[in-house]
Amino acid sequence: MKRRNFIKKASLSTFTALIGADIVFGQFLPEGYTPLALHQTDPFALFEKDKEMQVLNDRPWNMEAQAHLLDDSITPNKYMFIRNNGLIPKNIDINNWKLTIDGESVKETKTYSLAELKSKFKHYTYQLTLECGGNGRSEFNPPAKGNQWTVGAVSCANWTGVRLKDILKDAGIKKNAIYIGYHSADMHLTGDINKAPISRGVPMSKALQDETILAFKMNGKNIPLAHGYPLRLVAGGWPASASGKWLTGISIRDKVHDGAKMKGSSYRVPCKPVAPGSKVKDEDMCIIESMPVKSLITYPKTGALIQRGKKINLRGHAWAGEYGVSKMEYSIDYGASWKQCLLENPVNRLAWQHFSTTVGFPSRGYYEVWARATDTENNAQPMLLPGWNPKGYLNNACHRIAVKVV
Ligand SMILES: Nc1nc2c(c(=O)[nH]1)N[C@H]1C(S)=C(S)[C@@H](COP(=O)(O)O)O[C@H]1N2
Ligand SMILES: [Mo]
Repeated sequence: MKRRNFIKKASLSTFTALIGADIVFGQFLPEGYTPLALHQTDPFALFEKDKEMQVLNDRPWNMEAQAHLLDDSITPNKYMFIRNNGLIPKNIDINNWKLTIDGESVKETKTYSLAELKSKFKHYTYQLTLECGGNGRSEFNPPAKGNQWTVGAVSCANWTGVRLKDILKDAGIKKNAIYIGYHSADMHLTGDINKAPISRGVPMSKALQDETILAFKMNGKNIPLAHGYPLRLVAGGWPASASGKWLTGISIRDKVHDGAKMKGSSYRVPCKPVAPGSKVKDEDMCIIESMPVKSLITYPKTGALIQRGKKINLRGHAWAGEYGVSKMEYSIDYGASWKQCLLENPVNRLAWQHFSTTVGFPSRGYYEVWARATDTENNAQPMLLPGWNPKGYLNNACHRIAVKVV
C-alpha cells in the first residue's frame, strides 16, 4: 500500500469512529478534507449563549443578540455579542499570564503577573457600554463588507478590574506619550504567530480616564473565555474594538498606535461626509473615537400583537459614547410627532441609560414605534441611515419596531 493511501485509510477509520456511522463513499473523500459533521460545534453550548443569538460567522466566531434579548439592565453573558477578528486562545495558564507595559514612552519596561495586578492596585467596578463600530452595518447601501450586524452588537455589563492609569503611573509614563496600543493572545486566522489579528488603542486622554480599566471580572465572575479571559482592557463608549481581549501587553506610544487594524478603512471613517460608494483616500480617513448617540427598544419585541384599547409598556436603553443621553423620545407616526419617554440617569459614566413609557394607539392596524435619543451635546439620532462610509461603521439610525393592534 502506498503511504498516501495508508494515511487516507487511517483517517477514514478515525472519521468513521468519530461520526459513529459508516461513511458511504468514504473512498472518495478528498485528502485533507474533514467531513462537515466533524466541524459542527454547538456555539451556544460552547459559549453559554442563548439559542436566540444569531451566528454571523464561525471562523472567526461572531455572534449577535436581537433587540428583545437585550432587555436586562445589565447584559448577562448569554446575550452578549461576540466579535472576534482571530482565533480564541487555547490552554490559558493563568499562573503564568503576564502583562507587559512597554513602548517608546514608558520609563522602563515592566511586567506584572495577574496576581500582582490584582493585589497591587485598587479594584473598581463600572457598568460599561461596548458597541462594535460596525453595529448596524447590514443597512448600508452600497453594502459594506464585513459581518452584517443588525442591531445586536452592543452590550453593557459590569466590569471589575484595576484602573489602567494606576498601572501606567506605576510603570512610569514619559512626557512624550500620546497613545496606547494593546497586545493580545488571540491568533491570526492564518495561524501566523508573528501577525496579530488586531492591536488597537486609544489616546492617552482616554487611557487615563477613571473608567478605563483592565478587567478580570465580568458581572461578578471570571470573564468568559470568548470575552477576554483572563484579562481585558475595557474602554467603554468607544468602538468596542478599542477594548482588547486576552490582554498580554500595553505599549505606551509616542505616536498614534500603528498595530493591526489601525490603518486604512479599519475602524476609520471619512473625516468629511462622502457620497455613498465613494473611494476615500487613506489620508482622508479619521479614527473613530467616541461612539454616536443611539438607542434600542428592547420591549416589546418587533412583531408584537396588541389588543385594541390596551396601552403597552415600551422600554429600552440609550447611550452616547463619551457623553450622556439627555432626552429620549418615541414616535408612532413615522417621525411626524414625538413624545417624551422617562429616562433614567446612568449608573456611572459610560453606562447605558434605561428609558420607559406607556404607549397607546388610536385604532386597529399596523404601526411602527421609532425611538430617538438626544445626547448632552444636543446631537439626535438620525431617523434613517447616517453618513455612508466604506466599512459601514456608526449606523446610529433610530431603532424601529413593527406592531399590530388587533
Ligand atoms: N484581542 C482581541 N480583542 C478584541 C477583538 C479581537 O478580535 N481580539 N475584537 C474587538 C472588537 S472589533 C469588538 S467589537 C469587541 C467585541 O467584544 P466582545 O466579543 O466581548 O463582545 O472586542 C474587541 N477586542
Ligand atoms: Mo468591533
